[in-house]
Order: sequence, then structure tokens, then C-alpha cells
Amino acid sequence: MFFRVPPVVKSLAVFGAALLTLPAATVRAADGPAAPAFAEGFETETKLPADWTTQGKAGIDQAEAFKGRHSAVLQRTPEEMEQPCWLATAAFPVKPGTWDFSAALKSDLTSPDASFNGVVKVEFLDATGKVIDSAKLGEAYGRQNWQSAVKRLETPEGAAKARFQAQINKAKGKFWIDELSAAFVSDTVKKASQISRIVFATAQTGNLIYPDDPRTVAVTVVANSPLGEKQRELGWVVRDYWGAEAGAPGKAALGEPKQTGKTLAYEATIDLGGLGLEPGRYYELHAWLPQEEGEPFRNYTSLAILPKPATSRYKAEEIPFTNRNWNSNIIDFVRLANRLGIRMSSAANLQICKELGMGTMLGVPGIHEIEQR
Ligand SMILES: [Ca+2]
Repeated sequence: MFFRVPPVVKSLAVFGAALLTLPAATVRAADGPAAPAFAEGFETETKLPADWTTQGKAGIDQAEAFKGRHSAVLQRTPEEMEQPCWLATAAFPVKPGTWDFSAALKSDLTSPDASFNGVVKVEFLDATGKVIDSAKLGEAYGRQNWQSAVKRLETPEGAAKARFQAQINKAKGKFWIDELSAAFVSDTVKKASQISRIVFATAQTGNLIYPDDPRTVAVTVVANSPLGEKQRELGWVVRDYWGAEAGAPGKAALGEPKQTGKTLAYEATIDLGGLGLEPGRYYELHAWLPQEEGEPFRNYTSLAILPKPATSRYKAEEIPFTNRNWNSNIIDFVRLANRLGIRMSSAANLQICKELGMGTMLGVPGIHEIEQR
């Protein structure tokens, strides 16, 4: 129930942006570990290479760039809403191993929600040119200034080539990409992750604990194989909204595992009681565990200490706010809204509203229009 404020975006002023199409290949073969296997040629070109594939308006923008002066831009007008708008670079050979893929992206899209977005993906193709796997590199929606996206990926089984694909989903507006790059890192393909997840639980749904609740967090580490001696201690730290540590990092011992099928669940308890966490503030609990190889496995959860809402002293109809979700059948959404002091629910599930003493208001008018403004 806590949302990060979107990064402040500067207003967009694009002058003389030219939308053009097609010429010259920019794929370069890797001639050493440092040389990128792929680098776009936006800076020296005024049109996209002839061997790139596009649908809808796609071209070079000579007045907008993350680096240099040019970038590639996709654009969809309100008249073209039914038409796809995407580009795919030429495919370049990839040898098996680990690769770094990177891109920069920027958007000026009309986005009622995050699904009206621009997405950059890496697609892997087999020897016949068929796409066999893909991974999202980055996405942007609404007005978002340049941001870079980097992802380290392993080539999937059977991959012979890769390419970048950028696309506008559902929205109208513009989506820019720049600094597309792919670089081979190493031959090593790591084994399936030993740890599959770290799960947190507190006394209350959504980790919105009451001031007199115990400030303990039950942590479960789910592993695919037994943890070694050096992996029996979970590292953790609490950070505030801005990422500052709310106290010194701690350690929690993992108990003996419970086995279910092939998975092992190790439990630990983290006690936040000594940190002096303040009611009403947003916190994140970050935890990590070393793996047999590679980076430690990490996960985090948000939490807050929140008194009972003042609105709970009033009748539901006396508090003129309601909740809304795309799917009102998600019961926890109603519980969390109630926990934050909302007394009228738009959820169609009357049973949960009755249980929580909430009023119901079905078919809330005008909210969608408000969300768009
Ligand atoms: Ca550029």
C-alpha cells in the first residue's frame, strides 16, 4: 500500500524530430572480449538500418538522445491506436554464455496505467531465425525521462542469435531508445539457482503492524538443494524510504530445514525490536544469503508500524472515500484498504465488507477519469 513517487520528469521539448525509415547495417562482429557484439549506429545515421524490422512509425530522432545527438523513436498517433508500433534490430550471432545487454529509454506516452507503456526486450533466436526466448530489458510509461537499463542474461539452450525489440503497448505518444549494446561477458553458464526464494511474514497482512504487535519477522528461505555450512546465516538490514539504513545490519540463524518434495524450507526470525522504528514511517527489510556460487540471493519486503486508523471510530458512510482496484475479488486489497482507514469499499465481495464493517459502493463513477489526470 506504499507507492514510490515517480521520478520527477522534466518537461519534454522535442524540436525538429524527424521520423524517417530504412538504410545501412550497424551490426559489428565481436573481435575481442571488450568489443560489443552489437552497437547501434544512431549517431551516424538519419534512418534506421535496412535490415531492421519495423511496424508503424519508427525512425531516427535527430534532436533527442540519451548520449550523443540521435536516438531511435517509435510514435503512435490517436488515429493509429489499432495498429502495432514496434521495431526489431537485425539479429546478431551470440555464443553460449553470459551477456550484458543494455539500452536507454524515454517515454512521452498517454498512460492511464503502467500497461500503456514502451518496452525494450532482448529476443533470442535459434539457427532458423525463430524466436525461442525473450527477456524484458526495460519499460517506461507516461512521461519518463531517459533512464538506462542493463541486464546480464545467459543465452538459452539452442540460441544462435539475439536482437533487441522495442514496442509501444496500448498507448499513444512517443517512445525513444538509445545506446543499444550487447557484450559477451563469459562462457560460464551458471547452474539453476540453489535458492528459489526468500519469503517474509509479520503479524499483520501487508506487514502493516500495530504499535503493540511484536516486531519480529518470520523469514523462510526456500532452497532446491541443502544449504552448506556457510549458508546458514541470513544477513539483513532495514532501510528507510530513501534507502538509508535504519540501524546496523544484523544476522539471523537458519534452523533445520523442512522438506516438501524436492524443496527445503529453512526458517529464521528477525527481531526488529532494537531498532527504534517509528510509527507511520515506510521501511524496507532487505535480506540476503550467500549462494554456492555467484552473487548472494536477495529479497526484501516493505513494512510499517501503523496505529489503528482514526476513521475506524466513525460509521462507514461518514467517511467519504472509497477504494478501487482492477480486480475487486482480491480480498487482501479490501483488507488493506480498511487497514488504511477506508470505510467504503467498491469491492463486489459483500462478505468481506460485512466482516470488516465496511460499507459498499458499487459502480463508483468518475474515478477512471480522475486517475487519468
Ligand atoms: Ca545516441
